[in-house]
Amino acid sequence: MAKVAFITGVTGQDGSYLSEFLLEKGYIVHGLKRRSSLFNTERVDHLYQDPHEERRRFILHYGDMTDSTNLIRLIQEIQPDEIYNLAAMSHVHVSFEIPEYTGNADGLGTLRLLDAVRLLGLEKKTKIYQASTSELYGKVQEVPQTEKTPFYPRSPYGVAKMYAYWITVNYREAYGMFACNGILFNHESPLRGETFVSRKITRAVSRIALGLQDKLFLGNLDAQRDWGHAKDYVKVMWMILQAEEAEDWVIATGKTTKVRDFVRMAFAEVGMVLEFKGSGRHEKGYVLACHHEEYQLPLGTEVLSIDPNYFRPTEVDLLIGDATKAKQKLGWEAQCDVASLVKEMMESDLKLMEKDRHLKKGGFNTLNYYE
Ligand code: NDP
Ligand code: GDR
Repeated sequence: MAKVAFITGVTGQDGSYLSEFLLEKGYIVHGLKRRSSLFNTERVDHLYQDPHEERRRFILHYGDMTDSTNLIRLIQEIQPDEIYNLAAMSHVHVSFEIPEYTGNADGLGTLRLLDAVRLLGLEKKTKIYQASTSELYGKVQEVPQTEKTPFYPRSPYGVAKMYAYWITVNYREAYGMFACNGILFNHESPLRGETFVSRKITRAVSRIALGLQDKLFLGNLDAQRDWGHAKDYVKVMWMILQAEEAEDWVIATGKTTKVRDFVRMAFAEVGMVLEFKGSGRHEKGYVLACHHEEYQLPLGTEVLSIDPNYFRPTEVDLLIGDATKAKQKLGWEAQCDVASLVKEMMESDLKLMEKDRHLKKGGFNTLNYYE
C-alpha cells in the first residue's frame, strides 16, 4: 500500500519540492491550497493530474489553517500517514503589518491541525512534521545555534512560530503523538517567493543586467543568514518522520553570509563588480567593473540604494546553525553551498527576465518590481 501524505502550504516553495520528493518515493500526496481569485498553483502545476483520472497520486483540496472544520474534515477523509505542516504567513517583515492574522494562521493553525489528529483518534497512525524556524532564536543568545539554544523571537512571525513549536512538543508529550519540529534555517531556490531578500536580489540583478530596471532597493545589508537550498531541506523533513524517535532538529549549513555579500555574489554572476560607498541609510552600491561581454553598464552607475522602509522594527542580526545532531542521527548534511545557490538562482532568473526583455521589445508592458 502506498503511503499517504498531507501537505499544508503545498503551493509554497517547500510544498512544491516536497511534493516532487514524496511522489518520487511512491507516496500519494494530498495538498491544501487556499482559494484565491487568481490561480495560485504555479509552483505545482507540473504535478497536476486531471481530477477525472482514476488513479491520481497528487490531489489538491481547498482549505485554510484558520478553519478547523475544514482541517478536521480533510484529515478524516485523507487518513494521512504523515502530515507536513508547511502552511504559514511566512514573511517576517509582513508579520509586523498583520500580527493577529500571523498568530492565527501560524500559531493557532498548528494547534488546529494537531488537535484534529487527536480528535479523530489518529494519534498513533499519523506522524506530524512542524515547519519550525531559526527565527525562534531571534536576538543572539549563542553562536552557532543548536537544539539547546534558548529562544528569543523578534517578530510576530517568530512569536507565532514559538507557540507552534511548543504546542507540537506538548502534543507529543501529552498524547504520545509522533510530532516533530524541524528548526530549519533559511533555505532558498529559484522557486523562492519574490519578496524574500535572496530572490529579490537575483531578480533585480538579472533585470538590471538586461536593462529592464535601474536600481535595487534594500534594507539592512549587514544581517547574516545561514542560507541553504530548499531541495536539500525538504528531504530532511521526510527523514525526520522516518527516525526511530520523535524529536526536534536543527537543520542548517553551518555557514553564514551577509546580505551585502549575497548582493556581491549575484552581481558577480553577470560579471559586475560592485563598490559600496557611504554608510547606514546612506550607503549606495556602484558598478566598479564589468567583465561580461553582454552585460555592460557605464562604470560608476548607481545600482543599489537603501530604502529605510525595508528595515524591520526589530531585526535578527546573526543566524548560524549547528546541524550536528541531524548529521549524526539522520545522516543528513547540506549539499549546496551559498555560491552554488546564488549561481542557480541567477541562471534561472536571467532566463525568466529574458522573457520580459522580449515582451518589452514587442511593445508589451512588463512589471517593475521594487518590493
Ligand atoms: P512560502 O511562503 O513559500 O509558502 C507558504 C505556504 O503556506 C503557501 O502555500 C501559502 O499559500 C500557504 N499559506 C499561507 N497562509 C495560509 C493559510 N492561512 N492557510 C493555508 N495555507 C496558507 O513558504 P516556504 O515554502 O518558504 O516555507 C514553508 C514553511 O516553512 C513555512 O511555514 C515557513 O514559515 C517555514 N520556514 C521556512 C523557511 C525558509 O527559509 N523558506 C525556514 C524555516 C521555516 P499561498 O500560496 O496561497 O500563499
Ligand atoms: P528572513 O528572510 O526574515 O530571514 O525569513 P528574508 O529573506 O525576508 O530576510 C533576510 C534578511 O535580509 C534583510 N533584508 C531584506 N529582506 C527583505 N525581505 N527585503 C529587503 O529588501 C531586505 N533588505 C535587507 C532582512 O532584514 C533580513 O535580515 C525567512 C523566511 O523564509 C521565514 O519564513 C523563515 O522562517 C526564516 O527565513 C528562517
